[in-house]
Amino acid sequence: MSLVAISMGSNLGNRLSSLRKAILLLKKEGFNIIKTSDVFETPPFGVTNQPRFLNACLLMDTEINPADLLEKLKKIENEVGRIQRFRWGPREIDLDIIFYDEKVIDGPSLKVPHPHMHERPFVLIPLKQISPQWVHPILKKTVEQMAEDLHECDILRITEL
Ligand code: A4P
Ligand code: MG
Repeated sequence: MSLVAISMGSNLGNRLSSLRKAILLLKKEGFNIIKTSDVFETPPFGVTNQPRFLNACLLMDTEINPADLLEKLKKIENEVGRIQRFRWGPREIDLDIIFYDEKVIDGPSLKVPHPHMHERPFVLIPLKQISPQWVHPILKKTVEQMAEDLHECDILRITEL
């Protein structure tokens, strides 16, 4: 059994209901969700002229390998109603693999840990709630330490997931 951390984001449509729908679909696919963070409203990073995001993270265990997991996440993104637009642009739902056990993967279609996670408050703030001591397998820092290294950022806790 492997432990996985997933980050979720939505900035189009009914953002909260998209996050909650993704959780239901993950359960329906048989994933065992162990913990979920609260939901945070966050300013857009990367492409900044787009609506604010709701972000959350979850921990789950699974028997399936990282490549198959990525496929399942893409399928669930489609079921929630994601329409493909441009990179870093607005989306109904985005499901990213942040950590997969202590694995380091550097493939063309999958990179784990997520290559930008350590610089993103919208990942680290929710992840810190549910897994502060998880150590980044390359940077050798805990989630809590990486969160402390962040600049001040305008992130608002909204509700439970
Ligand atoms: N891919 C590679 N590694 C991974 C991984 N660990 N998890 C590949 C998931 N996917 C991974 O993703 C593009 C491709 O990345 C996938 O096909 C997969 O093979 P995508 O979701 O289709 O496109 P994207 O999300 O536009 O690109 P990318 O690079 O994943 O963007 P990010 O890093 O997800 O950033 N600001 C706030 N506040 N909150 C957000 O949630 N999200 C983004 C998107 C930008 N700014 C944001 C937020
Ligand atoms: Mg993505």
